[in-house]
This record gives sequence, C-alpha cells and structure tokens, in this order.
Amino acid sequence: MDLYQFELSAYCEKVRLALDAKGLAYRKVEVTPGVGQIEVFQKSGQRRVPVLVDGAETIADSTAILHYLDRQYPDAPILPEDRRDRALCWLLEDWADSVLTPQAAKLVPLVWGGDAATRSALLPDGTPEPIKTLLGAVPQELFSAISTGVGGGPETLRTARQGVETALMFLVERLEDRAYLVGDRPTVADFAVAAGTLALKVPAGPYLDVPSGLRGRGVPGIADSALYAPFFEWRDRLYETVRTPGASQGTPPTTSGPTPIVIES
Ligand SMILES: N[C@@H](CCC(=O)N[C@@H](CS)C(=O)NCC(=O)O)C(=O)O
Repeated sequence: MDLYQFELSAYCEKVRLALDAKGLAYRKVEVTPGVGQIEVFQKSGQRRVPVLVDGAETIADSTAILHYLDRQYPDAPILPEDRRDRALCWLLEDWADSVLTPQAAKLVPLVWGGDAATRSALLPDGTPEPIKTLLGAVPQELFSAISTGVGGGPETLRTARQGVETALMFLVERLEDRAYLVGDRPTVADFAVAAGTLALKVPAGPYLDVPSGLRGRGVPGIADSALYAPFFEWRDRLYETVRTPGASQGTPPTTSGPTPIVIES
C-alpha cells in the first residue's frame, strides 16, 4: 500500500496509527505541499492528504480510509463490535477530526515561532525559544504543510487554546482508569484523538520522521504542563502499543515517480 501524506499531518498520522494497529505494511509517499498535490489530485480527484492506494483502490479522507481498512482487513478490528460503543467511537472520531484537530492546528505557529506580538500576548514570560529559532528552516517547512487554514490574530488563538485545554482536561478524566477511549482495545477514536493532538506536542519517542530536536516539543504551557501530562502519558502508551519504529518505508517529497528509501528514525 502507498500512503500519500504529510509527515506532520494529524489526519495522516491517524491513518498510520490504524495501519500499524492492524500490522499492515505500507510505504509513505511524502507529498510536497502545493506542487506535489497535483499528483494527489490526479490520483484521487481531490488535493488533500491522506490518500491511500491499495492495489486498484484509491481512497481519500482519513475516516473513509480507516473504515475501508476495517472492512478490507478485518483482523485486529479498529471499530468496536458493540453497536453502542461503535456509536460513541464514531462521535469521538468526528469530534476529534472536526473540532480538536483544527483547534490544535491553529496553535502550530506557537510551536515553531509565530510573530512576536502573538507570542507575547499568549505565552508566559520565560517561554523557551521558538523551534524555528532553534532548528532553522526545515521545521518551518514541515509545519507549513499542516498550517493551511491557520490564521487569525491573538483572539482566535486564545479561543483555540481554551478549547484545546478544556478538551484535554476532559480527556484526562475519561482516561483516568482506562487504557482506551472506548472498549478494551485501540479504536479509531484513540487514533483520531492521539493524532489530533500531534501539533500540541510531538511524541518524544522515535515515532515520526522529524528532526530529533522536534521530539517532545510542543505548545508552551500545554506540552510541558503537569495538568495535561496524564494525557500525553496515555498517548505515549498508545504509541508503544501500536507503533513499531521504522516499520514503514518512506520516500522524499516528490512529484514524479517515487524512489523508495527507508527513513531512519
Ligand atoms: N477530512 C480530511 C482532511 C484532510 C486534510 O485537511 N488534509 C490537509 C493536511 S492536514 C491537507 O491536505 N491540506 C492541504 C490542502 O488543503 O491543500 C481527512 O480526514 O483526511
């Protein structure tokens, strides 16, 4: 299978978690934002990633891909059998995709830099240097791929931040005495929520093909807050359970025929 993707896209990460949970081998095809999306459009009739190509099947949209995978590869199901659990799963996945993920993505500028006025309006004194300053141009390019639609002044960011923090508070409560959001094994709800919070804190483990300096970094006051630590610990346990580092293959961003390489984690 080929997964057309952006490495730091939450919707792509959601699909990768599902592929990993099912133990399905796949090859990452890193898409160059803009020009690379022409190929995505030619393949799928729309320009967004993720797009999964599985033999003759081409599927766009993370939710459609996860449901396709569960139908096509029923081993290690990622949807609960119980219809009430299924309903809750659907609701949580939809909420994560349409509310949590876009709100978290709005905070991306705070991770890699943002303008000075926004940072000083929103971040406490003594906040560490932005990642952009620490690591140079590469991360900005990585983040810009997922920053489509991100914008607005400090007020928009403040609202997004409040929404995210409220959600994290309730997620901490929900996960206090359970390993998974619904039922007793990982489901689409876990993948959508874990992936949707990628922009808040990049997992510290070797789970993504990103510069090592990005690992464990995130939105100041969220990624490093004791209040939300139980959530990120839950997410780390989920990664330990479902992801084998280096199991997938990747290709560098390209618009022509991909050349397979293994990306070192
Ligand atoms: N509903 C879609 C959303 C996909 C999406 O928004 N992808 C973003 C990357 S995070 C994208 O491709 N943005 C580029 C664009 O809109 O041109 C899904 O769940 O897959």
